Amino acid sequence: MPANLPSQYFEVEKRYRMAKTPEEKIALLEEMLAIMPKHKGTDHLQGDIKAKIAKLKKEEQKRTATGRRAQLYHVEKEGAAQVVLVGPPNVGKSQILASLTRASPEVAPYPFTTQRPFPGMIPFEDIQIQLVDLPPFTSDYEEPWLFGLVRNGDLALLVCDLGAEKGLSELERVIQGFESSRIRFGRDQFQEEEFGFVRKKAILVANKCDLEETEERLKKIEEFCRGRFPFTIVSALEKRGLEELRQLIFRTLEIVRVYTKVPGKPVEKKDPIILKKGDTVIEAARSIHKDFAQQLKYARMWGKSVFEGQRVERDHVLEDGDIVEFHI
Ligand SMILES: Nc1nc2c(ncn2[C@@H]2O[C@H](COP(=O)(O)OP(=O)(O)OP(=O)(O)O)[C@@H](O)[C@H]2O)c(=O)[nH]1
Ligand SMILES: [Mg+2]
Repeated sequence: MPANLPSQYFEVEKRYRMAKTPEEKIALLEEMLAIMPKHKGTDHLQGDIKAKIAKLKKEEQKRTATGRRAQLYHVEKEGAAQVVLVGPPNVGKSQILASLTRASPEVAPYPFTTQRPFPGMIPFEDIQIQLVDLPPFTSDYEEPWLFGLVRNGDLALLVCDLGAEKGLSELERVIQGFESSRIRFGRDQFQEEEFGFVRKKAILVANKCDLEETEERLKKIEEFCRGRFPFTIVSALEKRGLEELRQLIFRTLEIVRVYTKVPGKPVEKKDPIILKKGDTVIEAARSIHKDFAQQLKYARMWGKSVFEGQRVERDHVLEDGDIVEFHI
């Protein structure tokens, strides 16, 4: 039976084909459905359109749900760098956050206590470093947003339980689980990097050293870390080894703090510009303002590697603690 569709239908159908947003598409499909004469000859077409509407609505729903989730699980970077806590359940990640910062996350003697990222700030000399507690990782339980947070961070603290016989092997499984998300930790001199993998700076933190620790376990950890990432031993609960951990975090991040000086004025060593290792005078200028970088002629510097007020060019590599005076 012929469908005998009115010309109005074809006009709307044309607009539907040009529509860009799902909302627009849904509205136009509904209009097409309303215009369409209802008889045997249009049964098929009606079914088609209804299926298209259902599919679009479902996609819509999924998208907004993901959007809401993404907001809930997103942690805005603050301070000089973002460090994330990674590890199996119950190893003391939240206790580490509680001991290093003023944040008060939930700490409990059972696994899967932490459900959402929880940030805090570590004060370090004249800067603040953000530390983000994460829910535990298990190899068979994958949350894409969780991997996203780790990928986005500047450094991962890989936490293992020194008090447990299987402490290291559990952490190894977690690290292995990151392979599927193409994230690897630390360095590897022997392995050539495959395409699409990211390398994250990492420190292994062996926690709960107040519990009976065997030499054997520490030796295994040392072997596991050798040539890949540094490791340190702490008791988050008894606040042991935390100063070393703070220092190690700062060193591993390779943060370069640069202080600016106004010509003719004394140096005020505060509010440093935060740069990465290898950054130059031009990057320092750019972090103030991009026009500033363009107009920059040269700089004068005070620091370890130069003599007082030495003139340096735009591509001079800066070191932690350098003082720069820009000339434009
Ligand atoms: N003895 C000892 N116990 C610790 C230490 N750090 C944490 N704990 C205990 O270990 C348990 C788990 O600590 P959490 O900080 O909640 O562990 P978590 O890794 O955040 O656990 P999830 O959120 O489930 O992944 C708690 O009972 C803590 O009191 C430590 O240094 N020594
Ligand atoms: Mg926790």
